[in-house]
Amino acid sequence: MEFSRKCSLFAFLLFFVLLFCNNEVNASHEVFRKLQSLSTNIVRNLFRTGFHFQPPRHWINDPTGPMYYNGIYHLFYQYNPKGEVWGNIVWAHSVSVDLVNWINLEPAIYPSEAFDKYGTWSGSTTILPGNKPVILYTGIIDDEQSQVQNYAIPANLTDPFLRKWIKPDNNPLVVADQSINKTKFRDPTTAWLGQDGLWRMLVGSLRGRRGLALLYWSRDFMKWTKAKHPIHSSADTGNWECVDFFPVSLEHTDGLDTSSHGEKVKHVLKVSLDDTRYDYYTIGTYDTKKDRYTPDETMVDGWKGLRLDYGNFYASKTFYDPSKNRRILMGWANESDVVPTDAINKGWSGIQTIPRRLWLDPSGRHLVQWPVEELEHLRKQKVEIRNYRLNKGEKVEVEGITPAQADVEVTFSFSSLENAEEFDPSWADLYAQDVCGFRGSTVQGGLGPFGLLTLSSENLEEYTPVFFRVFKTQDKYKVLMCSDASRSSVRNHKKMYKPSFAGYVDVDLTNKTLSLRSLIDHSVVESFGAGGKTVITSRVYPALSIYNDTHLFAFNNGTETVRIENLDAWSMDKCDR
Ligand code: DQQ
Repeated sequence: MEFSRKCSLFAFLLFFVLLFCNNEVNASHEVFRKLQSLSTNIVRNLFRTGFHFQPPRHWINDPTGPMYYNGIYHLFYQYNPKGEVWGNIVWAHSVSVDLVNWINLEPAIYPSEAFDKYGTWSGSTTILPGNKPVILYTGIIDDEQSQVQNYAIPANLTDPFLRKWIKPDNNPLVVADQSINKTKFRDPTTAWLGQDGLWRMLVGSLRGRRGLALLYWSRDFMKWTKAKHPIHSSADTGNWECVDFFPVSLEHTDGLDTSSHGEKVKHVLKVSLDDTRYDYYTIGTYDTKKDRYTPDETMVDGWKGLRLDYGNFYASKTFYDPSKNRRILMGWANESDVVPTDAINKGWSGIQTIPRRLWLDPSGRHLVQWPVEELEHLRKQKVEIRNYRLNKGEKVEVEGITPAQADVEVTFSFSSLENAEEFDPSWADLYAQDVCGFRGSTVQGGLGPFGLLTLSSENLEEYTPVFFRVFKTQDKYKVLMCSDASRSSVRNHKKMYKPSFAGYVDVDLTNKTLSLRSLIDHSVVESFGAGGKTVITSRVYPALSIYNDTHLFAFNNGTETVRIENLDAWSMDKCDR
């Protein structure tokens, strides 16, 4: 069979594997009844992260309603207080002054009333005039998982941590009308105020196979009316969860309040696709008169669109931080060891990614993300490599830090693009992940593969490479970034998900450099390509490369020599949480 046909067959098979086999525990709202009370309460440290957010034990999923209020950051998240698999979901609550160290509080919202007795699912926060925060969340009202939209308010605004939240009696605020599938009607967005004085919020839904962002209006935040049409919808995308809709500036990288609008403002619509379990976004124009959002012509409005993160990343949410004029993104990095017993054996499941600042790239074609600057306070011991040549097949070890818990920034340079390998036109229809699957870190290329071998054992029995390959396509170059978990663990666990995650990087190669930053934290590698133009998070479970037996290398497997211009690596301290 010719190579391109093999690739198509491979892609086809991969599609079905992803669709039907991945994430048994993560992918649905199935309640694993028998597993809910099996909690051992023993938390195993192996694979627990050092500087990512995770609670002391048990299951977590979506970050819900992150906000900044009177000097404190609040993170709410979906949490099972009784077990390590999804179920019994409450809004757990942690607070922070720096988005890095956290204090765990009692859950803010938990099922108790007729309007949320069967579950308190995701939602958002909005700060109302008079500096009054309000939570909008989805309540589950029966065993069929029928959904309504509720609100909650702080019991005491003078408590700096806003520990206690009240669910007023006039809930639910919004119920599904006849036209709506009431089991696919959830995750209200942060509301925004139009110039006409009306509040707007979106609720994710589905009609047939068409994903929808339903629009609701309100003058007083209490009485909501459904608009005649969704703000946007897209054919064949399946159910939309955790919709996020926010403005970004065309002029600067500062964040904007959710109600901002104007000529120099674009809008971003992010949807979490239930079928694929990835977060996709488009950049476009919000017509405030017609209350319609239209993605720019260059955008792909579906499964092949831009992703906030091409790896283990789902149900993300942004918020505007007025204290530093920035928009912050947080996402759930779900596990890849997907059988329930894995989670039960660990005593926990799920982490949140490092909060990232996010803005519009000057090209207007995509967003850019970068870990919040506060993370740098956890940097300890530092090592550097300067001006180091990596010929074909060479690697260099980064020694003198803790490679299992580290922050690494590296810039590679090369003197020519001549040797970039040809991009087979038949690959254009594949996902980047498929291309990484057969053009991995060990397949010799022209310019690349080069990058980092993270969480590596001494003799490379296992490692998670994060790397670039540069391809030639007609008159252009195409940069592939991979974070490949396929060799991440010698553990031969049939159900472990070891994907070769990848995305393309929209980067100008005129100055012949490519940069990479990886946050390595025991069972997670969170990487930012070309200053954050493409981001990939991999969850991995090494068997040999753990704690002090972990190594970190920079490598080059391309025929073209590359140079490490600068490599700075730090051991990372633990955060409080
Ligand atoms: N998780 C929540 C839902 C949301 C889904 C339930 C996304 O509200 O749609 O835990 O992961």
